[in-house]
Amino acid sequence: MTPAALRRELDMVIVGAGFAGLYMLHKANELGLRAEVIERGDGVGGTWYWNRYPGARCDVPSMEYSLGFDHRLEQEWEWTEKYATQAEILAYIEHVADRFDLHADITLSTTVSATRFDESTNRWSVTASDGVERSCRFVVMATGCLSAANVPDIEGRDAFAGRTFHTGRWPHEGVDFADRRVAVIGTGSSAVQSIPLIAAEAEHVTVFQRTATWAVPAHNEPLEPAAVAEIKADYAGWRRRARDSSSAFGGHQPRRDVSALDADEAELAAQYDERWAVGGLSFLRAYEDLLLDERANATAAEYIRRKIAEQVDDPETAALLSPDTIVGCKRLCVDTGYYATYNRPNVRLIDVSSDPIDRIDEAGPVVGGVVYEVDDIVFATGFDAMTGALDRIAIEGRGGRTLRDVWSAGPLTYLGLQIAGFPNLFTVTGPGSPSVLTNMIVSIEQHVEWIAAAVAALDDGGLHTIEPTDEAQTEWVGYVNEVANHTLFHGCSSWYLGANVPGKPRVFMPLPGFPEYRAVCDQVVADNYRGFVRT
Ligand code: FAD
Ligand code: N01
Repeated sequence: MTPAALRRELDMVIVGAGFAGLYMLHKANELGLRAEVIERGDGVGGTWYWNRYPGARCDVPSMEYSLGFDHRLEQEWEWTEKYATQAEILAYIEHVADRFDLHADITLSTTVSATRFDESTNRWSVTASDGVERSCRFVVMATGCLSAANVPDIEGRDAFAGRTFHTGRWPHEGVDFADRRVAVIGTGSSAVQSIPLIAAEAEHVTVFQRTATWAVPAHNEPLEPAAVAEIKADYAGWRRRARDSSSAFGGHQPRRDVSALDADEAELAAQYDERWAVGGLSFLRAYEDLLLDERANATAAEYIRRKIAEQVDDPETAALLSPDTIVGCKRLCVDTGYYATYNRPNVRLIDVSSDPIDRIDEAGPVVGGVVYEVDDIVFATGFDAMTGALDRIAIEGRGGRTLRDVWSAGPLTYLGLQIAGFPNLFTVTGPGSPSVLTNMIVSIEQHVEWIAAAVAALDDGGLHTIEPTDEAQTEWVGYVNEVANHTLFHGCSSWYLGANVPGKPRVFMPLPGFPEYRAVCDQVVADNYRGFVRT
């Protein structure tokens, strides 16, 4: 029998204290629920607590990469740069936790290892590293889509004599790279942001590139007070335009409903020049078919390759840095000095596309029999995305079925919010929702508000459980695949497809198109929770 001090009866357990967990707690408090957030980290912030590598910033403009649910919050907070630093975003999240008085219901430094549904009581039990057995009606997995670090299992990894780091688990005290020879493995967004700063400090940097990445300039800059005032004068309008745009931001620079295939060379160059000069992810909105038609996409690819050649002095390095893949098929990177860094005498690029890193020995990575001697290795190797954090928890639903088994061939959800057989368990920005294809704060708010409304509706109706039917879930998964099949997202080995983690099933996990998705979620509710069983 567990002693009383180690038992806790709650309405809702929320796993994770990033944007999603904190906003869910706030909504639960508004509903008068007894809710508790459990977070592995020693502080709140999620992504912005863990990813403290040099250069870490958002790539959605700060004024939009922020919570929109509270008018006073968005008016009082002052972002200082177009793209906020990790430190500034973390300070913002801490401010949110203070402002909405959330700390009392957050348990830090505690990992949830298991949760199990008891069909006789309709309650979940939650097992966590603090030894407290929590029992609750609802579990909300706010565990993050990019929170489970992926450190490749390269032979000999642990034999390395120097220091190793993963960008997503960066030491809080920072890392001094002065006089060090550093290997960076990976060339995704984290690498693109960190390599220029590491190279400016270290004696030498060797970058190991398996797939060249596409990057557009950030053109980061301080925010002008007048521009901020203009947005704040119509913040509601900005938020609305963001919600109405397919990736939930940049409504002021919407996608042009024009095909790249109808534009001649001069028009293409002018349009891409204009987007390049502004910088940022809206480059891909220059034409409506850039992610739908390979020939349209090739026009953007050709343009960026030209830009890479202009920035990188050595033609061989420029060629190596020039991808031959579809632009945007993997998440587009946003660059501040990335390409120019390869002009530094202390930076070398090693192509490991056909000849992979064989192993890591005491002195450093070994490729094709050559040992690259380094003092430090930075794994900028990304995450077991979207399902990784959930897979690390033993989740047991009806009939003792585990989520790991149910998802063994790829994630199955209804609306990315719930899973058949797992009543009252919700996922925030789960697979099958727009999630990582959007400004995630907008997606998080939409999910949290949907979940809060679903819980309130249960209570108002004197009901106990909500879960999707198998039929609704199967139909939804089919729909998500169908939508994705109309895009170019299948054309590369991205983490959207789980392709970065050996053995992970290859299934395109997010759903393109935020406004359409949001409309479906609203309609499901209007149809009295169509596709769900409520008891
Ligand atoms: P997270 O912030 O990942 O929080 C999840 C939390 O759950 C973590 O703190 C984790 O420790 C905790 N957790 C997980 N499992 C357990 C467990 N078993 N027990 C206890 N705690 C657990 N998105 C954008 O839209 N725009 C951007 O510009 C952008 N920039 C990014 C930059 C980086 C470097 C990264 C890695 C991601 C970026 N993202 C961006 C995506 C980002 O993850 C989301 O925007 C958002 O911060 C996710 O919030 P969240 O609360 O859903 O998850
Ligand atoms: O991770 P990634 P990330 N040997 O998976 C390589 C968000 N984010 O942390 O492409 C050699 O993109 C791998 O190679 P390949 C954003 O959503 C945003 O950079 O698989 N290389 C790839 O180059 C982003 O998409 C920002 O062939 C290996 C790299 O490691 C997501 O988080 C900043 C390897 C991993 O790239 C993840 O980004 C940071 C191996 N064994 C993150 N294994 C912003 O700018 C992996 N790689 C806002």
